[in-house]
Amino acid sequence: MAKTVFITGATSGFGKAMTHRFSREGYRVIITGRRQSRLADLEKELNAQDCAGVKTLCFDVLERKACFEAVASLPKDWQMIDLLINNAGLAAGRDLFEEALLEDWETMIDTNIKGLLYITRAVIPLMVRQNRGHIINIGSIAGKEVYERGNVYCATKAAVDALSQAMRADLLRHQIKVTAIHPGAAETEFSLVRFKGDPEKAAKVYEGYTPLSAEDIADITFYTAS
Ligand code: NDP
Ligand code: 8X3
Repeated sequence: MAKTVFITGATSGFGKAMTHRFSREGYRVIITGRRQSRLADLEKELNAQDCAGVKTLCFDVLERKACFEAVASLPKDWQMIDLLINNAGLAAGRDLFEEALLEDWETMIDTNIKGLLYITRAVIPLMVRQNRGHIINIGSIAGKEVYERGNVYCATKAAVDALSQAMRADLLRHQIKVTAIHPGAAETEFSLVRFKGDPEKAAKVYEGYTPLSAEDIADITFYTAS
């Protein structure tokens, strides 16, 4: 039986590259995001490539009820989740501490911390039932090294690091492995989202050096899982 991976934030960047990689490696993929049309396109593409199986779940990780309902909606034969990749996340704004918008701070905390917690809590019972599983949380170098104007984004990724250690300590008794991956800067839609759709500001982030690619992160994630 093919293994099953549940990937949050599969409509773009790391999550999309991971979806392609794990699917190519024979996994069944459960893919999530808010953009239904992108999920549908991805599903079509994977089916055309003869993948082991694909299931799409369209919801917002900010909504606690939607997270639990989405996981609960999985048919029985999709509930054997071998691997959960908590990837959905974002930065909103890059402003000085005293000037940043409180709404941006709330969006990052709600998405990167609370969203990750909701999904994890919804999936854990399925893994406990199997007495095995693996959770990979996507943190960031930003959670290890705080930079100017990174404030709350960095703090949310430091929280992902702490929560990964907390999960590891508590879930060991259920044979559930927990890994955190902390990528450096990679060129995806991340900066476009951070700068609220401003392509010039987004492009500037990657000037003067070669950033990582989404495929690099998919590669290290697959290596970690395998
Ligand atoms: P992208 O913006 O390309 O992708 C982000 C993904 O997260 C999208 O699929 C998006 O889907 C999903 N997402 C965001 N908010 C929500 C939400 N509220 N509900 C559901 N899904 C959501 O960025 P990356 O691929 O670069 O980022 C992926 C992860 O990697 C993030 O956690 C980011 O913090 C982290 N990271 C990124 C780095 C980088 O330099 N790019 C470096 C280190 C870590 P949709 O919009 O369809 O909902
Ligand atoms: C994204 C990487 O360095 O732009 O997590 O914060 S960085």
